[in-house]
Amino acid sequence: PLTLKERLAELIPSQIDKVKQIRADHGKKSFGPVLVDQLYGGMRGLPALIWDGSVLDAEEGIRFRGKSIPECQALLPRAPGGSEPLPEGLFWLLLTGEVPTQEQVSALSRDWAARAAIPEFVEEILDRCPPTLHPMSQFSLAVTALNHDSAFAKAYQEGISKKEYWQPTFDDAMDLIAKLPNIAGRIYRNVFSDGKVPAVDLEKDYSHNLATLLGFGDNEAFVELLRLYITIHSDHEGGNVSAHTGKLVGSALSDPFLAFGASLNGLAGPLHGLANQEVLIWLRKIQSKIGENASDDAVKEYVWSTLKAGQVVPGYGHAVLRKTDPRYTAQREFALKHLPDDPLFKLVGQVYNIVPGILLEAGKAKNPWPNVDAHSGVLLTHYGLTEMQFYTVLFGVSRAFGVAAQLIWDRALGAPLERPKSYSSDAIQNMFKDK
Ligand code: NMX
Ligand code: MLT
Repeated sequence: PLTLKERLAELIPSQIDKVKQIRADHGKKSFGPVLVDQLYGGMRGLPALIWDGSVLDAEEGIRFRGKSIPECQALLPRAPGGSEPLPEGLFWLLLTGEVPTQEQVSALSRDWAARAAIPEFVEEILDRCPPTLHPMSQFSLAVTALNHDSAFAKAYQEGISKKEYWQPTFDDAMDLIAKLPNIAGRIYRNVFSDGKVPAVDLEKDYSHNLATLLGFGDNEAFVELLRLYITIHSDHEGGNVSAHTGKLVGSALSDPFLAFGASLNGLAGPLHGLANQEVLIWLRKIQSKIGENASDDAVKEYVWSTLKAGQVVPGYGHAVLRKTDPRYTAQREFALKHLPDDPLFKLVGQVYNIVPGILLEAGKAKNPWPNVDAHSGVLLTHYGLTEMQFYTVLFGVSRAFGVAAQLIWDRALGAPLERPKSYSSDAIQNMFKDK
């Protein structure tokens, strides 16, 4: 069977032709007006990017190459005896639009395990970080430092032709994904335990190795959770902060390590990926303030006090979604299957029954429903990964799949430098002064 790189090489020419044709047929057609509010309003809804890997529908949620999360769970290859999809398969799907065979997925697992080692100087950088440096900052430092061995940066210096850019980008993307478990494992062990990181097993899948490096490899349910977790956090169309940052930085022909390092810095913000940490902190505060098994009225009062203090309810709301995030639902289903009686899961469910009504009553949030981050922490906590400062690192491991896939296609399709136009407020006033 073909390797992923061979299959991509087959697919790229027809995709280049397709884009040429779309531009020839429709290049001068308009999507409609740009509103001044969109310039001031974080570009919400502004059509500005192309990415085929996944598309987000406000009501229905994410589809990876047209496939919903339940469809991916049903169609993508699984580990022997497992019931969740292997993220290896999701990566193949993101890149090619095709569901891989079991054999192709196993080949990816082996390839990533073989590439997993990180350079000694990167280990030293991590070992020298104070444990008080946030795990996301450590993560970004280490990923940025991997640029030392970038195949793309080297090939560019040697004068590679534009037509070939995608090939070293692919090699870097594979290295990037493959090395993340060792980086994440080292950060986790340095900050929260004895700093000793075991070796990856060349015969195990990606999630199994990640679990082992974190110290949870013996727990098959946790490994299954990671398979689901990495699959569903991988990509959320092109406009979210981490995906868009990776694309933007990559458009300057910064290599995938530099581009994804920048993505991680965006993911580390509390309105984006750090929300999974914030949710757990918030839930723990509820428990310590009003106790376990709190009444609905006590939880309601706590939610109102959060809003009245001028804070957001973490894990709720979304810039695009207008319904419960299907990634939340997938995690809720996992919890109902594996940990239905967990007290923190019960609190998460209670909060789900209460928060949307309050956000609607408060009248500001356009979407009162939970997003992915409202549910991930409780699952990790259940299996003993209780250190919430680490949660966004796991989101980052997963998001590398989407950003890497996008970088490969951007280089294959010759995506140009991103450079939108900015305006001053005076210019806006002058533009409309007689209208
Ligand atoms: N709690 C309180 N207020 C909220 C919330 C919330 N969960 N969500 C939105 N609002 C407020 C928002 O702060 C804004 O207030 P103001 O007018 O004073 O600036 C108002 O409602 C309108 O915001 P929206 O247009 O509904 O939301 P926007 O698209 O600007 O932002 C988020 C989307 C996700 C940033 C926002 O919903 C939020 O801050 N949620 C909590 C943090 C969170 O869960 N982030 C994770 C998102 C998923 N991810 O992983 O990245
Ligand atoms: C994401 O997964 O990137 C978040 O849900 C945020 C977004 O889509 O804007």
